[in-house]
Amino acid sequence: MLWRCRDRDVDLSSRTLVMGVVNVTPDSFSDGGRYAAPDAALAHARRLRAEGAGVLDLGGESTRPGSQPVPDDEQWRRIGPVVETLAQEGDALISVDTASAAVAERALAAGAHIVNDVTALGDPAMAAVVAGAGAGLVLMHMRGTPADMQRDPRYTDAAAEVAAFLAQRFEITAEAGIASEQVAFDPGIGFGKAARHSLELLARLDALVALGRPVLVGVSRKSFIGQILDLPVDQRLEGSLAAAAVAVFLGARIIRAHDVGATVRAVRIAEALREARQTTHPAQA
Ligand code: HH2
Repeated sequence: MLWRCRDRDVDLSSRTLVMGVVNVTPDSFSDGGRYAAPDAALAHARRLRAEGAGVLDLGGESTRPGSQPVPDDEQWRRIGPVVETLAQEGDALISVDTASAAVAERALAAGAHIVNDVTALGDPAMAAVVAGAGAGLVLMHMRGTPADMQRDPRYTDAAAEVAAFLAQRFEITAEAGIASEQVAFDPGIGFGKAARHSLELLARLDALVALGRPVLVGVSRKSFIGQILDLPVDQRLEGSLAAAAVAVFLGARIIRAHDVGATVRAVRIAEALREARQTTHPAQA
């Protein structure tokens, strides 16, 4: 399985891609303010690369529950210097975590490879920007907006509804001239989901895997883990690793994580187990 991200074809057939989170923000839910200065963000990005991140996800806007949108110029003021420096260094695969077509366009012009859009083309100009650059695109499911998404979200069948939504967005990408090889899907863990919905989406990841494109999962430090273990955000590493490993076993090809080194080690075992099952029981894989 290949993921086309401009001039890079990322092979996801056996190795899981770990996407390291670089929040260049004052207010992200788990690490807000730690990497808000460009030098701190760059040092963090390089550290995540050294720990095994295959892609770096740079964001200048928190999407935590209750957050408000950040204007385009401010997003770019935060992430622009980091994108530009990493792109000049040349080796890292760079993703930009933005719902804004204007910010995505500037990042792609500076050398980014992927647009991680948590609104799945909520900005009507986004599809043309991605198509024009031939960029990788993450289509994520969210119910509502970050400001209101955790106010009593309801689903009849969360796995089926999320898969149907993403399949519908996938059709729009095709109409906009985005090749299917550019697209990855994400169930949007914690985005307009109660803990039980996040668990259902992970347990039934096969409904998304069946759509035939790489599935990205972001469980790192999220609140469903905190709720199950009754632990604050800085004590959710083991829970995050367990959930990431299960996601990979069930077919996720990209894991978005804050703790990259530990995540790489956990997913290596999960993908070896997935491979073993495929070899011994091909029908289940
Ligand atoms: N989760 C967050 C942000 N972006 N993108 C994708 N595709 N999938 C996710 O699960 C996802 C995401 C939330 O994590 P974080 O970036 O650490 O927090 P914040 O939004 O507060 O900056």
